[in-house]
Amino acid sequence: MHAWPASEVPALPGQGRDLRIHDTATGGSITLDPGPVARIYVCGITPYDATHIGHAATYNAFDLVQRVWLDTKRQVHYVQNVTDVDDPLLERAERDGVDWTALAEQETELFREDMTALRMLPPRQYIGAVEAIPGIVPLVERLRDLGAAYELEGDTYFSVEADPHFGQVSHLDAAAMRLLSAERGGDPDRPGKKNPLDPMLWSAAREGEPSWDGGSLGRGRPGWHIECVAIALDHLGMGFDVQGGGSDLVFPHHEMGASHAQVLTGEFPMAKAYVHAGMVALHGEKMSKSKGNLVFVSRLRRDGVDPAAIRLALLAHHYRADWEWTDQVLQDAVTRLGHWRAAVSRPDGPSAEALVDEIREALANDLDAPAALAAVDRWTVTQEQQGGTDAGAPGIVSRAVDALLGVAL
Ligand code: 5CA
Ligand code: ZN
Repeated sequence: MHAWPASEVPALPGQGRDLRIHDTATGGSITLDPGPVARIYVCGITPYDATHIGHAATYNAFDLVQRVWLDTKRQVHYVQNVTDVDDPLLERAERDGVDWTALAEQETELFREDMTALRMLPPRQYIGAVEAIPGIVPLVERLRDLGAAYELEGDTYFSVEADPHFGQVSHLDAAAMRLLSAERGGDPDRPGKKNPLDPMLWSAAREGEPSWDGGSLGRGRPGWHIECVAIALDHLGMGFDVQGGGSDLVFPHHEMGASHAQVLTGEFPMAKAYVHAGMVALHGEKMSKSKGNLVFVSRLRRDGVDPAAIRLALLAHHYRADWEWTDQVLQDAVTRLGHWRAAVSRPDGPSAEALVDEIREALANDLDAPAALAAVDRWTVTQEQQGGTDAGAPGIVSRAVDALLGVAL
């Protein structure tokens, strides 16, 4: 699939900082030391509805990861998937009487437009589940040949007991895993499974559903976790720097993915850091396509909201926090954007050198975007109250805010 166009990232004076980030698997902060090409995989959308603010907040977090790395003069190899065949997508298409491929294409295109408007840097590879099927089938066959997968009424399941590291991403107990599995696409109550948690690797063709050639697995379609593993290993290989997504992906998705990869390669972990963004809520409940309590990025744009203000609203919250979207959050962002734009359009101001350092330090410290915004706020207040004589400063502030925060002033 094609991704979306990249906005330019201005180069900044001085030295970028290495990223320290919270890793769910170890429960602590780690300083990443990527090579000249940092590698990141971020789980993409299931395209059955438009991009909402929760999605945007999660992609904003991983956009900051890229920007911190680019500022250290590294290249970034970023891969993202699109789950363009899965139960919720097929169910929505059926409910609305539309073709599932048309629905997926339409919502993916809208996502691209939203990401472009929000200045999210695109992945180098943007890969749909359907186009990944030829790479998924041999992985499932290999898991089966290794004794880590078994057949149940034509479907193929992964056996979690085949992985000695199982549980090392989420550290949840069996009861909690079982509850989350039922909530998030698993089928713990299906009779005949070796372990209730075992996830589907390949689902046999069902009447009225799309299916593909699965070689020795028979016709069918891929399971969700193996999709991301196949795409990540194909393009990034084992031991890449960051796997990212919202905190609702910790279990089962990232746990199962780590497990599949561990059994396939004998290596652990698949990603050096498992990084998870908090959940954005609306009216007290997690914003979710299945509940329908959504604020769409495209709707806000259509209503004339500046995408830079949406981006500032996201940045005003620490990526690991759960937070609530309100009209006030957006209003505060619009006000801040106005102050910042006025500040960088003045002919001079206080030196921006210390500010650039502060933004870098804030982001390197587990992506503390709210601290970065506070530093820019302080510079604008000093400029307003005390003025300044540095004619280059407003330009540097504008470039730093663009390069490090993705906000065009
Ligand atoms: N296609 C899979 C990942 S392979 C998927 O989870 N798709 S999704 O469309 O449901 O979500 C896309 C991303 O947005 C995921 O990283 C998910 O964790 C994140 N996300 C979903 N809802 C929210 C929310 N309310 N707040 C923050 N992030 C969210
Ligand atoms: Zn995924």
